[in-house]
Amino acid sequence: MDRLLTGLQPSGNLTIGNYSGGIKQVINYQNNYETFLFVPDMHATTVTQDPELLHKNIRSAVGVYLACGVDVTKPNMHVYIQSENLYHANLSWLLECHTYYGELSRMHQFKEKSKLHENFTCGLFTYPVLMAADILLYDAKYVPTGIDQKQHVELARNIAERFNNRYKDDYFVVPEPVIPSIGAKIRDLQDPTKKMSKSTANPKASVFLLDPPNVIKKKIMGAQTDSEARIAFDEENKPGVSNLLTIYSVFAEMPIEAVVAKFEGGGYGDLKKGLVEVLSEKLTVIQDNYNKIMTSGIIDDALDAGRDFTEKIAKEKYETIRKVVGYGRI
Ligand code: AQP
Repeated sequence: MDRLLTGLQPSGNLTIGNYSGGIKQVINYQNNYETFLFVPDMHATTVTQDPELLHKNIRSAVGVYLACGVDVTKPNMHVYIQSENLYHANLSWLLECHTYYGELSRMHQFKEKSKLHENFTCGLFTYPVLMAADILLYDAKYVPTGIDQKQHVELARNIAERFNNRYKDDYFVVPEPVIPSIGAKIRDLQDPTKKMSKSTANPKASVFLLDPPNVIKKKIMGAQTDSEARIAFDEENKPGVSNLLTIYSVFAEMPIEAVVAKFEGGGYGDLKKGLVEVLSEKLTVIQDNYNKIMTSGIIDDALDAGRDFTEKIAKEKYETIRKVVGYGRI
């Protein structure tokens, strides 16, 4: 079985955007690949985190993965926490020494996020190399992701190819991003030129997977649209309306054309009400599952098994790679 790998930073509560770009794809592919789904807690600390809250968000993220349908009873599903496996950081350093400053300076996410902080950390700059290590440690061939992380997977490809060429063997599998055709960039509800994010400053901008129906209703009914009063899918000229259609398509599992046909000729209010219904129904099921999962022992059992399994693979890979570059004794 080929390997597929992805992770979602526990830097806040997971959003419907994280579901669309990350979790939904894992669920769709989990029967076909050996799946590595991790909690990148080290990535979350590229910006300041409250330690207590970070612990809570890590557990909650795993609860959400499982509540959405990630099946940890499958022998090919491995769920684990990044920081519990020391080889991620070790390989990251080694790969940093094979990555150029100029490459990291070109990363869009770094350019955007560094603007938000007067004093940003070195971790924010080198984060994509840690992400490359996360992927390359496990020889993952496929990396499901939203559009925002595509550039980082491309960097991981470049690092893998450079390493293989420099040391003249196929030491790393060169990974490929897997981007959904619909829902690769769910947009901010208040500013649809931006993507929806979990760490947004505006509480009305993002729908979180654990939002109760009354909150979902308020956020969707207050979402920005336009003054045209015409339902059409046109991401460039009608980003707000197209975003609502996209979210509907992702959660109702309907092609975008069918969603447009369903609401065409009606007002934006009808589309918003329809979306509130679909989202509330889907998220209520996830939340019921989540509440049961959080009080069971399943999370720790899954994480212990995931840690033990992935650590063996990571150790073997790291031991090979460190010798290739000349670290330690012969
Ligand atoms: N708006 C989005 N639409 C579609 N996919 C998205 N993803 C994130 N936002 C959207 C995808 O979710 C996965 C996990 O992302 P992440 O949590 O590791 O980091 P991120 O991309 O930085 O996500 P956020 O929500 O914006 O987090 P913060 O606010 O902490 O920066 C990835 O596959 C990502 O593409």
